[in-house]
Amino acid sequence: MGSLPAYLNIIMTIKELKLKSNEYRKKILKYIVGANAGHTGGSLSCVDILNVLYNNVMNVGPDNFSSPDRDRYIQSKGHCVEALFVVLADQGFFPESDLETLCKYKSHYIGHPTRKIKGVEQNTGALGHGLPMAVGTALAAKMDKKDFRVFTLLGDGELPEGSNWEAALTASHYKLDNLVAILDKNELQITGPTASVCNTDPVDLKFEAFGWGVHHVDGNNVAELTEVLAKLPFLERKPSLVVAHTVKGKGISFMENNIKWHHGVPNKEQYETAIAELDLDFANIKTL
Ligand SMILES: Cc1ncc(C[n+]2csc(CCOP(=O)(O)OP(=O)(O)O)c2C)c(N)n1
Repeated sequence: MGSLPAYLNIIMTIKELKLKSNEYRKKILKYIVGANAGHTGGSLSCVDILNVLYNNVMNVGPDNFSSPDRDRYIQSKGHCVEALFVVLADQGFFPESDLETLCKYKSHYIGHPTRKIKGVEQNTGALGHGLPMAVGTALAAKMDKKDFRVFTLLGDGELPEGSNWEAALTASHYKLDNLVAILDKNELQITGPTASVCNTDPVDLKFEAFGWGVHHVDGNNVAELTEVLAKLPFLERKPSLVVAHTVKGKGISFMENNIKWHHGVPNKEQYETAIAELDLDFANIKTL
């Protein structure tokens, strides 16, 4: 048997995925502290999703990034770029030491994803554009008779943007069963609870009414994510939505569900406490 192409990711066990999430959380905090800027809470809420996507689901890596057949990932909630950068570095898209320049003068590693960085498919950060771009990319795949899939990560706070609903309608009109939207439903956005700023619930019924297949999942549980993402597409000839119920600030007790950490940067003491909590979590996972 010949050797596998390098871009075929190694499938990780649940324990390995849990350890990866722990490692990613430590790095997110490290580089946010180094930059003295960042979207801490939302990066910590979505990192388990990125972990499972890049390590166990998507067919994309540094070696096939210029291939037209690669799977596409578009991070619509672009402000949580720290989670994306840490995962891309781990996948080998660029040296992790690049992240020491995060948000520094003349660095391409700015506070939102930019295509100047290898591994980033689209510039995002102005909310409400990822799903429309993902729809266009998935439609292009159908027109070109290509088998790749398109994944996009949305925030629940960005979902009220009207462009999302136009895109949702279009995706089902064109029967884009190669499109997967994952909603990081952490229930908080920038100024308060998502439901009080602009409520989109019941989001599952709304997307189903728009012609999508929908599944709910605990978005901080790598085992559940792996199981649900193995069922794609959820319905034949329909786009898929994963409603990922997450916790903003997940993994750090004093950050969890606290709006202050939307773009809060930990001070030295808070950073040390957070790392100590993650070290404890690491030790617990090791015993599994
Ligand atoms: C078009 C647009 N309007 C406003 C903002 C400012 N903004 C940045 S983050 C954010 C809240 C986003 O909430 P959510 O999508 O739930 O992100 P998360 O809580 O997961 O970080 C807002 C309104 C923006 N980036 N783009």
